[in-house]
Amino acid sequence: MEKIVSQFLEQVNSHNQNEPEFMQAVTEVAETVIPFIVQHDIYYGQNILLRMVEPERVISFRVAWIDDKEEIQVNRGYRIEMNSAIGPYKGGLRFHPSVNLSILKFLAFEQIFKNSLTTLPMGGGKGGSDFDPKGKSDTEVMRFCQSFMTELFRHIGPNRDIPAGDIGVGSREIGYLFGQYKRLKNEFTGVLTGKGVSWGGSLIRPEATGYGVVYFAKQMLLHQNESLEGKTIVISGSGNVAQFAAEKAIHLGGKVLTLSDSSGYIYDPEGIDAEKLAYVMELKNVKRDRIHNYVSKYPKASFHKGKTPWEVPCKIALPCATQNELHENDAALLVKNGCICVSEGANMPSTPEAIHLFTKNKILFAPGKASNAGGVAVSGLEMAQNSLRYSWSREEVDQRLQNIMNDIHKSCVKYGTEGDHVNYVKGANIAGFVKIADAMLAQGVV
Ligand code: NDP
Ligand code: 2IT
Repeated sequence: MEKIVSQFLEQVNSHNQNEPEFMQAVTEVAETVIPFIVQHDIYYGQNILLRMVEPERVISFRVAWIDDKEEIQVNRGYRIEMNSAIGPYKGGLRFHPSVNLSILKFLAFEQIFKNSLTTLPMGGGKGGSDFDPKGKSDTEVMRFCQSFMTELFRHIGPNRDIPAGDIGVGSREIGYLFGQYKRLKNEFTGVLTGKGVSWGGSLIRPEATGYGVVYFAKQMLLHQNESLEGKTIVISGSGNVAQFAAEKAIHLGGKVLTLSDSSGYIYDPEGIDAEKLAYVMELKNVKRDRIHNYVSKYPKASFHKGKTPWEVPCKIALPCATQNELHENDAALLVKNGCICVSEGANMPSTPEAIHLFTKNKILFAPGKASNAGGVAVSGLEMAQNSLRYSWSREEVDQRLQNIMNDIHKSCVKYGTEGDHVNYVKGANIAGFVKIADAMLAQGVV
């Protein structure tokens, strides 16, 4: 089996050199899915995984724009249309200076499985730019978004490809992108998700990823007769996902000790409560400031410059910042300090070595493609509401989100149970794979 997997990976690597993040994502899937394929005659010999790692289409384009000093800036824009077997391409846009083909391809690849797990009819895609929104004025961000959409609009559409937010793309950017799309097409359609509620957005979409991460952790704990109540929780990041993971964790009785950004983490030994979290939201979303300022407002907390929060003893860890932010030594520290559950809010935040350590120590570990699927799930619900020209209440969307997260948990248990333990990585990969593979087989060699 190891030989079949390594031959497959060598073949993929030879076509995708210098794409380490993409290969990391493919390797994790290949290691769990190939043994399943080999045992199932309908999938074996069809080269399904080989077809899935090849994007259906990769679009790369120039984004020129004029900054506030009237200097011309040039960035690179991308859209990876990875797989449309079960629905139109769906996935976020990331604006961050680190964005490159490898990162977007890993995200688009994971997105296929994640979207399949939601049970909603969405294929997989991802896009973005190496544009850095940090330190840019509102008008610079608007000009960039308008230029970006001036090329992207011809490739997307409500039945073709529906982008949304990711790192560096929140409600402000979605607004500017939507405005430009509408102007170019002269059409008011649900071409993007994460829209404002007054112009076609869904209630609970901003909260959905973070809430979903905690709902998934709750299900994993419940499966072991455990609960979140009274548990200490360490969270990385302080953006969209981290904020609402913290909100739901507090709501369910957890004690949130940390938040972070790329400069370091804050540790509040008394716990971040709802009032303190409201201050963080104002700091990050309105003032667009740094997390270390938390300490000026709440002096009992401390700021740990250049460090990640995994050194803080906790029962539950929620990595909600970025890929490969939790390494083997961090995992070892978490295990040593008594952590029992890791639910990934970010995409691929734990390195393969860290995951191996979690699995070896039977930590409840949920890979992002399962535990952070709540965001794209509510994007799918936003698309449904747009098609119906109707909007559902907060309670209705939240209930649907909880049902979807519970069903994803059940799928992982179905395909990932190994003796008395659930391997959520294996469960998520196989459950996600089956639906896409069946659709690809039905649609012939395309
Ligand atoms: P935001 O832009 O709102 O926040 C990102 C947070 O992560 C910030 O605190 C940022 O700090 C930190 N961060 C980003 N890059 C790095 C880095 N290289 N090192 C350390 N910290 C970093 O993004 P989101 O909260 O939306 O996204 C966070 C993660 O969740 C990403 O992995 C994303 O792919 C994933 N995700 C997002 C979904 C969504 O709906 N938004 C859905 C599913 C997954 P700083 O300000 O210093 O850069
Ligand atoms: O990684 C993700 O799932 C997202 N950034 C959300 C994608 C979406 O289309 O809502």
